[in-house]
Formats: sequence, C-alpha cells, structure tokens
Amino acid sequence: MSKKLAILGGRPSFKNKIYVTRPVIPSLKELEPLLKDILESKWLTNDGPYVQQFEKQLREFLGAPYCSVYCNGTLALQLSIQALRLSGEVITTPFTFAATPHTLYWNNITPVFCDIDSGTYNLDTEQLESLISPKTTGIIPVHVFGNPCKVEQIEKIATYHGLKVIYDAAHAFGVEFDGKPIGNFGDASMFSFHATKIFNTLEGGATSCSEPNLHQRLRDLRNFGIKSEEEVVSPGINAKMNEIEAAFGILNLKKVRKSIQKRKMLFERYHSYLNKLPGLSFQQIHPKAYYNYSYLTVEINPEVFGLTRDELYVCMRKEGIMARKYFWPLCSNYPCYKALPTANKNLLPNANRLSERILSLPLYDDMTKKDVDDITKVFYLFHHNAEKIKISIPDIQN
Ligand code: T4K
Repeated sequence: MSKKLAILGGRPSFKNKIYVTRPVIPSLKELEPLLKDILESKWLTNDGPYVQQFEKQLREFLGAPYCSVYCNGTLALQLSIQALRLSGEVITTPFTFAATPHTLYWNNITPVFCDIDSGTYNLDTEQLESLISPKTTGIIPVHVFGNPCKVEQIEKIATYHGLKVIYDAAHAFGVEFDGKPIGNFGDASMFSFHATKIFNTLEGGATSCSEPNLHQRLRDLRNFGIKSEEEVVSPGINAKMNEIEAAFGILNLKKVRKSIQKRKMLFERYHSYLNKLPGLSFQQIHPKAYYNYSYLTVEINPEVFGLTRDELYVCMRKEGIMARKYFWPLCSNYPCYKALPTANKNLLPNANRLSERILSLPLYDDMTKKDVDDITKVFYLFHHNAEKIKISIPDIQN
C-alpha cells in the first residue's frame, strides 16, 4: 500500500477512467445476422417480428402473465399511470431517479413523498399509511438498486385503502422475491432497459402485469391508441420499441444470468474488503430476495470514516474512479418539487441523510477482480490519509 494518492500529488490509479457502469453488448458476429435481416426486410418498427419475439421471450424470463416493451422505462411508467387512471395524489419515494416523480408531474398528479427506511433505502411502510388522503389514488414504490420493497406490507395497505400500486422496478430486472419474479407484484411493474442497466436494449423499457384489460390498454396507449387502420381507441402516444433495440434485447437476454453471477462475485469481493473499514455501511438486501447485484452502493459516515461523501467523491475522481452520487440531489429538493408540503426536509430525514452520504461505485461485467482490489485499496488509503486530504481540499463541504 505504498501508493501516493492522486489527490496528494500521486499518479491516478486508473489511467483510463473506470466508470460506474458499462453496458453489456452483443458481439458484432452475434448482431450481424439479425441486423442484416432487419435491414433486408425494411421492417424497422411498429410491432415488428423482433419486437414480438422479444416480448415473448421477456414474458418467459419475467415469469409474468403479460408483458409489453417500450422505447424507454420512463414512458412505460408514464403509460402505466395513465392506464390505471391514477389522479390526484400518488405516494412515492424521493430517493429515486428523476423519472419517477416526473412521470407523475406529466400526468398532472401531485407526488407525495414518503421517507425511506434507512437500512433498505426503500419506502418506509410505517410512514406510508399516514400519507394517504382522500385525494390519494396510488403508490409508486421503487425497488431501489434492485432491492425488493416490503411488497407484502404495501399490498396490505393498498388493498385496505383501495389504492393502485405500480412498482418502479427500473433497477430490478432478474430479481425475485420469495421465489416469485419481481414483476408479479402490485397492479403493474416497470423495468428500464437503458444502456446503464443490468440488461439493456440500448434504450428501452417494459411493463408486466397480470390483468388482460390493463395489458391491452397499455398496448393501445404505446401506439397512439391505434387499434386498427380505422380505429383509434384512446389518446395514446408514441412509446414503441424499434426492431434494432428488440434484436439487441434478444441477444442480451441470453447473457443476463451469467452477468448476475459475475456481478455477485465482484459485489462480494467489494464487501469483504470495505466491510473492514470503519464508517462505511451497505444497503440491507431483503432476506427473501434473489438479488441482481445491479448497483454497488456505500454509505459514508463522515465522522467515523474521516472524510465526507463529497470529499471522497473528489478523491476518487482524481484516481480516475468515476463513482456517482445516486441519488443526489434528492427528488424532493428539486426546484420543481421542493415547495410541496411533503418535500419538507424535516419530514424526510432518512432520505436526506442518505442522499448526502451515498456513493455508487463501479460495478459491471467487464470489471476484473483487480479493478475491485485497486478501488478498495485506495479506500483504505483515503481513510488513513483523511487528515492530510482534508487540508488539501478545505473548501469541500458536505
Ligand atoms: N426509474 C428509476 C428508478 C431509474 O433509475 C430510471 C433510470 C428510470 C425510472 C427511467 O428509465 P429510462 O427512461 O432511463 O429507461 C442514468 C440513466 O440515464 C437512467 O436510465 C438511470 N435510471 C439512471 C439511474 O442513470 P445518468 O445521467 O447517470 O447516465 P450517464 O449518461 O451519466 O451514464 C452513467 C455512466 O454509464 C457513464 O458515466 C458511463 C456509462 N455509460 C452510459 C451510457 C449512456 C456507458 O458506458 N454507455 C452509455 O451509453 O442516468
């Protein structure tokens, strides 16, 4: 451990930056015949044969009765809200990506922010019920970083109060809860297949549900409500996946299970080293989960570790480690939401604290054990050199 840290004038650990994630991609050899077929057929979009094949395979993979694909996860969520006719107020978490509350805004719905559990980072089901008002029509819990929410408690609350539940499962592809694939909970679930996700179709997304009418409404909505050349049944939008994205999906789907195994190995290696350092803690994955290891997050207690999250972030960047502050800023602190009554920081202490303390570290298929070792090694050095580092970056506050 003789390395001089980059923040103290040494050379960066990674000459080529190491990103928080990198997409899984099919080889050119795998892609070429499918691309050729698509180009020759000149059938590029509008529910073509590759989209149909991909949806069939996805339904099997997700183990859900119905499944539809979209051009991205955001529109999949937005249309689920429409299809279930949510209105008024919908309860959700502030500790999520911008897309979650923004889809409510785009549906003219007021987001009601509920604090999170400080261990699992998911909706605090104890607080959830107290936020239900006569205007509440639904709940959008997020399986944050792929960790399943307390689905049983949420179902109980929703059933009693007559509320719809749409899970934002953007991070939870391949996850199971108590032996059941994650897309089988609530009224519907949304998945994201963005390039940064464990499974990607370049851009893309999907919904799963068990109710045939809901499934049909979703399919109509994603194609302008067009049922046939002579029939438009609803005010839909263009949310279709194209054929090249679907071909990408067909090829990448074969790689998901292996990808989860590789990530598990890297994730456990990170944990075995970082667990030994004081002031670091980790998301508590639900004990009934089959987890997908989609993100590697670490929560930093600045008093114990010696550096704040923001100081660590700067140190890591200097080393070429492109860690990310998912999710900072917190959605409830965005200018568009901060005036909402439930966005008050005092009502969301766990979410605000976590947002100031969390870092997502690089985790993806192509990473090596050595990458993990090099990243964790500098973590030790950051901790042991905290005082010197603080002097060199006095202007960074947390
Ligand atoms: N709900 C939740 C809870 C979500 O997290 C998301 C998306 C959604 C809903 C909406 O789903 P989509 O509509 O996106 O399908 C990224 C993604 O854009 C976003 O999809 C994702 N969540 C969010 C957590 O992360 P950024 O702004 O962090 O991405 P960016 O461009 O900074 O990329 C991060 C790193 O990934 C880069 O530093 C390098 C690597 N990368 C990225 C891209 C785009 C690549 O290696 N190749 C690439 O093509 O938002």
